[in-house]
Amino acid sequence: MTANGLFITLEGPEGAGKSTNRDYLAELLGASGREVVLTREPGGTPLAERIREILLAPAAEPMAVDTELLLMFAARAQHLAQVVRPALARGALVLCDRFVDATYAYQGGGRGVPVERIATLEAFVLGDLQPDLTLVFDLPVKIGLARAARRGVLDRFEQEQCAFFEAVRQTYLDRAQAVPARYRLIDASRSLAEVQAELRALVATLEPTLGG
Ligand code: Z5A
Repeated sequence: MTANGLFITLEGPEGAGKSTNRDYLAELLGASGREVVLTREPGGTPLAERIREILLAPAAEPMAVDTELLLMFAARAQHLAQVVRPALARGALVLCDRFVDATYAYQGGGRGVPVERIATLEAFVLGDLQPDLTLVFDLPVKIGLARAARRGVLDRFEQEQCAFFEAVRQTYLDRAQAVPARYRLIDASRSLAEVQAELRALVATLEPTLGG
């Protein structure tokens, strides 16, 4: 466990069900009696949410790839300092919708930023903090985009082409395969009921470590 708390991140391409299932997991984990903190990246604090707005809003001026990368890590530094590290130190269960794996997937896989550059910033901003568990909600790009499109207006990332999202998805799959102890790959193309049955089984395996 991270400090006294437990740090769980939810990852995956667009429309994979991260937000829906983060809320569902919070309900399940809340039954343990432990404090549960729900948060997200980019964002999670008022200042980091302002950075998120800059990152997601379509704009006439193209955002340089390094600007995007540094803004992701700037938001993350604020979020870690204000929310994640204090919550873990209190012994909370932190459920975070996207974290550093998203940077490897979107800025690395999607935009082509060299992995070494991301790793350098990761070491600088995270130190030795890593999630205890990362759930990767995986599904074919077209299904995810169709789900996300139902929401209407597309943000700056959602306006990318299919090849971008295929690279994002493949990066998540490669990372999950490289470190199986930290990642749990979840087939998110199934019905929500099936996905949530898997989450219930997963939480049952965590219960001995959760206390009450
Ligand atoms: N980004 C980045 O580039 N680098 C970084 O380091 C970080 C982020 C941290 C904002 O993230 C953007 O920031 C993101 C990557 C980039 N790119 N984009 N776009 P975000 O998490 O806020 O945005 P998102 O990925 O677009 O989230 P999302 O589309 O809302 O997806 P989701 O949270 O995975 O899905 P959802 O909202 O839970 O579900 C979407 C719909 O599908 C909804 O109607 C659900 O009811 C439905 N759903 C969910 N599960 C199912 C199943 N199993 N069956 C059927 N329907 C379902």
